[in-house]
Amino acid sequence: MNQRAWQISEAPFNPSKLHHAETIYSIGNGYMGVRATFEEGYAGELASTLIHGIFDQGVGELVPELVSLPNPLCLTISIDGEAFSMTSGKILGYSMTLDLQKALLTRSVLWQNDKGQIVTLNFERFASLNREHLLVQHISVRPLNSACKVTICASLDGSVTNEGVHHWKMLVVPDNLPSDHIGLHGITQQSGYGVAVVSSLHSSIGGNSVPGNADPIHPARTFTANLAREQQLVITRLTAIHTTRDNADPVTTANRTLDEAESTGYDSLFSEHCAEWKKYWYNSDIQIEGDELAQKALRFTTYHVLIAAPRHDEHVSIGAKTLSGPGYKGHVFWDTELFILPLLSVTQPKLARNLLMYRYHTLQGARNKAKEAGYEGAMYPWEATDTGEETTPRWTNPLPDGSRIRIWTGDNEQHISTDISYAIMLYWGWTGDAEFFVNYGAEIVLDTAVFWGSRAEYNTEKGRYELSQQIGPDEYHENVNNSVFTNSVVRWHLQTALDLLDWLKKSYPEQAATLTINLKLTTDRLEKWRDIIARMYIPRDEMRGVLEQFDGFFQLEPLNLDYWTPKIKNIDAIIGHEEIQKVGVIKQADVVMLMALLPDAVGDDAARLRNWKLYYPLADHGSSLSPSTHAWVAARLGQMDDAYDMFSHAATIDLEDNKGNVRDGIHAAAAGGLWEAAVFGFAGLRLDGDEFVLDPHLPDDWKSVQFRIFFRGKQRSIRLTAER
Ligand code: IFM
Repeated sequence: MNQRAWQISEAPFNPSKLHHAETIYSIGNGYMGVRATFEEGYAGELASTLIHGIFDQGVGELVPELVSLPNPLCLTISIDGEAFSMTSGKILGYSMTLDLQKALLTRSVLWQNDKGQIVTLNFERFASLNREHLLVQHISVRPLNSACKVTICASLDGSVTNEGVHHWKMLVVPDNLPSDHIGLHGITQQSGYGVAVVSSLHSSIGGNSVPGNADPIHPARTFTANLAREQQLVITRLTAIHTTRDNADPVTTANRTLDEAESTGYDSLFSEHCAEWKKYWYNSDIQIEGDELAQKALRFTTYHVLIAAPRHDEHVSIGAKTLSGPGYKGHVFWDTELFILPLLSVTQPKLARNLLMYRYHTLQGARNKAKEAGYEGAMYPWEATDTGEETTPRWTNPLPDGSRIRIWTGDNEQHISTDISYAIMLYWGWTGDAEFFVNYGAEIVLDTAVFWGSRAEYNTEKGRYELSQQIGPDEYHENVNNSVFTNSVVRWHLQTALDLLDWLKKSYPEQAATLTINLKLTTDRLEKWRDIIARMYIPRDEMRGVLEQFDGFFQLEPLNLDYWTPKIKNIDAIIGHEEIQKVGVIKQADVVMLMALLPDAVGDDAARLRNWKLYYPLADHGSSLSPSTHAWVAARLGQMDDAYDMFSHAATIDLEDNKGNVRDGIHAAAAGGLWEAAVFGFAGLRLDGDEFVLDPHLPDDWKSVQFRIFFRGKQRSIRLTAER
């Protein structure tokens, strides 16, 4: 097996890409995410360890965010009194590798200090997949050309903030720690979560342990050893993280987690972690012959989805930047349902179910939002956290001229309620998980349909239903009337709700009766849904046989995107927020998104191709969600050059930082979207009634593609080969 296709590596050290590397080399296990900052710490680094569900608003902040925990990685090393740093002395050798198969981050440095002493340093770390509270580090130091005194100080850094925002009401060294543990216990400012970060440290030379000295005040422990040439000092650090979301006494539980891990030992911890990863990769790996970039990119993106997906918690979900950075404050968007969930529904259904259950547990937040806006039913927040309440900020941060821009997505990007219902139907279609669907999923689909029934506006003059003041996927154009995407998916949603209620009445009459009473699914209400379906307005240009993205889209000024290419920024940042509303340039797949989700809503093949030819050239791909959807649709339409262009674009968003913002975290939707492009697009996998079908359009270089799927509880292996 080609091991390189399982690895991403950096060599030599590139300080100018520090933040990019911190994000893409992140490790995690669905409970925690740990950015790849270095143990010894560097000025300007963006250290962050994030845990699902630990949100806090902080003092004076407008919205909650995921809290950066005390840095559990810190470890300084000095050689005869000279601190090891990759910015001093001489780096004679360096490589950093993330092994995606084993989820192991390693770094090797051959370093010479100013006195000419040369040491080799090896760092390993992994977030245990089978013990989700456990982070493991293993470090070794070996002098090569002289004896030397090595001092290693391992500590916890409680001064970490969320880029300046403090989230701790209290952060102290707990008094119930065994002598070989160091730890911090904090309570978040506004949300009041208790969090314990506790490390145990063991050092040895040739199997003989080296005693450490505790710092009397700080959470730190120091080990000192006089090493002969070629003698190796090893330190194993185990860190346990627990919170009051897990149990009432996180410090005691962290001590227990460490005791269990210590008695298991490093080698066994690593081998059980690898064994667990093997199971996940068995289900989710895609093997491509003939295209190294695609192979590596798909493993890289799948890895990042898998390390972000909660394994044992159905009250949390994956934020737009996973647990790998501060972007979007850890908030959950439609990215999860339409871009990440398909991969999980088809290859890891248990993980998919957890994420859908999060939406069930936060239904109350959606009901509150609908009520506050004067509607019925459930309207999901555009951005959500642990509570399920709307948490989209209402204003941007001040711009250079001091002004701020109103953010309307929290008010008007309402299609998210249908996106969630779509994800439920997709999960149900692939898994056939009736227990979930009947007890939880159906209620979401129906109550969000209730919302739309109350939201749709009847235009008496024109005798049709409309939706005004919407934001479709193309967020360059805000508060538009009759977004084709939104109106079309709402029509689908209401029809789906009616069909599902009929099915429930036949198959689960008691559940149907309960939902009918609880959600007030009266005959009048259902009749209104039918009327909306029949008379929902979908803007189109009949002459040209194409959809009009929203009312007035065809009257917008044309903008020659080629003039601005290659762009250093998104087009809205170049021409400004006011101007972008006036031009016919699209931020991301919108009508094209509709073609991906509901191809029949756009028409037959010829109609889809006409719409593709109209809308593809207008897309700026200002959102990372855009290229993968374009690749998926282009492949379905047999537009293979465009499909591969878009696929390559999506594949490199994080690996090559082609948007320049990977510092803020992995683009989770682009990661899941790459799988969609490969499997739904190139392999052409889709549901067709009670079957699944494949309609492959493979890129020129792909000799074969191979993957596994779950369909209605059974795993199937698929291998497609190119006929060339
Ligand atoms: O959800 C997306 C949106 O579609 C485009 N802007 C970024 C959001 C978070 O990824």
